[in-house]
Amino acid sequence: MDLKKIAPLAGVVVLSVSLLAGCGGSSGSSNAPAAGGSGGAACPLTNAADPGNSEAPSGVPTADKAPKLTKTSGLNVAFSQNASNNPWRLAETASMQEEAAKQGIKLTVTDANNDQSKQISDIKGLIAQKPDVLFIAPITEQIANVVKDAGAAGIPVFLLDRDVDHNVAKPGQDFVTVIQSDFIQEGKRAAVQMATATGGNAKIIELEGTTGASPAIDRKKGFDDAITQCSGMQVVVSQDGDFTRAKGQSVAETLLQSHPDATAVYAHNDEMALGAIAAVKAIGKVPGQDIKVVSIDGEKDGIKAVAAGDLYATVECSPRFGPLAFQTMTEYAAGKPVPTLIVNKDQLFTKDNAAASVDAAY
Ligand code: GYE
Repeated sequence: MDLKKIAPLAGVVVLSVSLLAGCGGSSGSSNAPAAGGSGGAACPLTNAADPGNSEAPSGVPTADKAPKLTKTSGLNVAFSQNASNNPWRLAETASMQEEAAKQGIKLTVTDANNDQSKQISDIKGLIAQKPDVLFIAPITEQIANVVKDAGAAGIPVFLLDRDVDHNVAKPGQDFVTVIQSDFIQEGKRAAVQMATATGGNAKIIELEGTTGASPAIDRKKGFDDAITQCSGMQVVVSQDGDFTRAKGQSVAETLLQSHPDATAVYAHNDEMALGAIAAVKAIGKVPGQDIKVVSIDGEKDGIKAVAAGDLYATVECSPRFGPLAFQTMTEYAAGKPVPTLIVNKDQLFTKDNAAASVDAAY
């Protein structure tokens, strides 16, 4: 959320430069159907170069008004994880635990079981224990009040991977910073892959992440905005699949039946994409041929599905937060300026690098 406010044009500039490079000199009339061509509407995203990461946000303020961290040894750190129901979450928790162990820091982890009210009560319980630092992976943007409560209790809070509502909890004040990927950019990168997979003609079923979660909001925005450049690409239906394989599968089953003309699925994460792939197979269609699937994350099963041709591409969103999270905490404790938004860099997995990337994946 924050990134687009701070650097509203950065991603757009990167995208349009790549598109110009990749679209063989097509004019600005990208919404117009191709004149007389049999390939359908002109789509500047088709075969465009991957836009890659957005430029580092500029002008990000530093966290000056958040609670200070003066203790530098014997730290007692807590981490409120929102769920442990997919490989991404497990990899994030493991990364935090490994780094804490490496640094000899005590880390208490709570698991909200993908339940917003449980996460709020988890965080209230942690506040009562007065940890020196609190890392939170918020389930949705709506848990901002309890984030603010933690700040008001004098605990430096670092948000990981998802953001909260800044109208309620202010970065650099109620919490120190949020470390995350640029989810709008991920959506744009996915749109380029989808346009290339479908030749710019697609009736798309969109499987959204958990309603109110910042990656669900931004991945939708980035993708939906990008495909407005392509009159042949439409999202015919978009529904919450809660970032899980089981929900992704059941929602895809329903939507494939109610939209038999659908030719593609854009899933906000690999787990839902894998559920959708199972749903496509269950109705006797062939993923990768009849229905093109594109998603985000880069978990092991997702990369394997790319190598197998079931998934066209997955845009990486790394869950390995441990090293950067603890490094940021250490810098904050040392009184160094910490920006209120820290953006991860991610790669892209396609059929060209999938097989070689499986082993290193989580
Ligand atoms: O893509 C998904 C996870 O918040 C960036 O949440 C994270 C997302 C990730 O459950 O798989």
